[in-house]
Amino acid sequence: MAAPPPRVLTIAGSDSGGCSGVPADLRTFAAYGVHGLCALTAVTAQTAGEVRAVEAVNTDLLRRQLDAAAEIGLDAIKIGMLTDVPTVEAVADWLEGLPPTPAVLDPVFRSTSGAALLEAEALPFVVERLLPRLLLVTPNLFEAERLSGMAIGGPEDARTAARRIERLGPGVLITGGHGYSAVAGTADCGRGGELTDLLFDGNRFRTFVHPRIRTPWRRGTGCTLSAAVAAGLGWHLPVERAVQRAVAFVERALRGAYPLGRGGRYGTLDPMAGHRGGR
Ligand code: PXL
Repeated sequence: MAAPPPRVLTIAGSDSGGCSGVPADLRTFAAYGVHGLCALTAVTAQTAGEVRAVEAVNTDLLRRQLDAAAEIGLDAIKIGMLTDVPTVEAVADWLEGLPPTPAVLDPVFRSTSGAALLEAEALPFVVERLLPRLLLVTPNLFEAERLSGMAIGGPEDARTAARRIERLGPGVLITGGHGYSAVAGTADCGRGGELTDLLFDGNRFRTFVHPRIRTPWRRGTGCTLSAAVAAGLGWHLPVERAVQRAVAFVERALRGAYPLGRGGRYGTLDPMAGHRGGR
């Protein structure tokens, strides 16, 4: 009898186009060799470029998915799209009753195309009810500005924001993919095509500098990164190692990105890059 691999749960929305959310997370888990479980928070209808419909899964059904996953047993958890206040509360209540399990939140507020994935009223509930129970949160610059309540115009601001977010409970990985900064209005953070991700665990800062992969086919990047960190934690890697591996994993997935749909304008990174039989 084979020993079971680590069991890693994603609590997130389905993306019917298969680029982000649960489909991206499950591909990432497969590539990491962990057993992926999923609890759907929402169902969406999407092409690779556009979110056309979003509907939250009712909290009773969400709770039943979460309880069933807990009964199977979990080594790590990734949390993505949370939609609204009842969903945030359902997940927070469930986490409270769970034996301590490392959990990573990708605090998605909007899709790349601008669709709201978390109602504005739900943000304080994420901060008060969810963040204290997490090991790590993985905001991009825009999301880090929302969580910290400050504009991030450069590396020093990013450190200040990371300290503020860490004070809310979890370690924080601020990803540099969107450049400084939507809100502060300053230019790209990439020195000569490099990007910096910033990790703060409450004790020390660590930066991960990597090349910016210039592809328009980037849907699912944030989802894949946080799922990869959760999968690494499922393998009992320390946070810093799990992040280091996840950053390299996303880089490879972006190098394997492909177009989906007419014209090649939109597409997705490929968490299975290098793992696909028959390619
Ligand atoms: O990339 C954030 C995200 C997460 N989850 C779902 C999504 C998206 C973006 O569109 O659709 C389900």
